[in-house]
Amino acid sequence: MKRSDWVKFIGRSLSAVMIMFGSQSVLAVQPFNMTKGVTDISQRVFDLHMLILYICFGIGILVFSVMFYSILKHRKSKGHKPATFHESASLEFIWTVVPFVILIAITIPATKVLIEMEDTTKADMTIKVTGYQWMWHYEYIDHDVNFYSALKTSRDEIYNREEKNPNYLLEVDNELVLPTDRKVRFLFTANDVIHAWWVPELAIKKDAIPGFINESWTNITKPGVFRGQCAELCGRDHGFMPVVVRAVEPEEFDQWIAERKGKANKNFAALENAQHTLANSN
Ligand SMILES: [Cu+2]
Repeated sequence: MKRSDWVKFIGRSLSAVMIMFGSQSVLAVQPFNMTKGVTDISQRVFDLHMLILYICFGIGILVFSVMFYSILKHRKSKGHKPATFHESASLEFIWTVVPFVILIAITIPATKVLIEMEDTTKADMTIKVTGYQWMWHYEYIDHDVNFYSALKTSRDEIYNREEKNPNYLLEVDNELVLPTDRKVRFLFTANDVIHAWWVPELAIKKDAIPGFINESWTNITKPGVFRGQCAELCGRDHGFMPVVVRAVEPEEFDQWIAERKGKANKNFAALENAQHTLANSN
């Protein structure tokens, strides 16, 4: 690289770091960091991540400063002789106790958030999520509604015969519709191999394992569409089973679920009628 390229490279790297550690509003839009998400938990996970990042950054600065200072200041070419001491009990005590204290200090807020993430009690509704090769199945247990949710992206887009849309491979035929301001409990399982249900903005990433039930919950604070993916390599179409969550106001959700139910009943009635006709004709 030429000198001017180096200057550009360093300039860009520095500005990237400054953006990373910059103001909260910048953090929300820049692509280097994890998302703040749309739930209380996702915000707390983000804050925790930033706190620990700052602590690690501070330790890094401190350790590398001491190291580079020592290397430069006491280099051989300046006539310095290596020290020959070893086994300093107090020094060893300090470098054992200090990291221990730091670790414990980090553990306290981290454990608090973890415990809250696991608390699925007092939920307003429950949804059973089942992973299939290669789609998701959602069952609204309290509402008697269930459906499959599969990739909607066309083959033409996948094979470059058509231009790719902004939600390429992140769009489904049936979105998981959820109400805002409601505690929704999820039960995760799978029907064939291990999948993982991952929606970054909800701060949920849970394995869906055949024969096991994993739990999680969310409480979305604002309406919107939140996209995720299967996060456990599950075979050929692992990259083709996205998750799309549409959060709507509770009233809109009630309306949607009633419509869904009506549609399901109509289909069921039609099926029963067809069976009747078939039975009578025999
Ligand atoms: Cu999968």
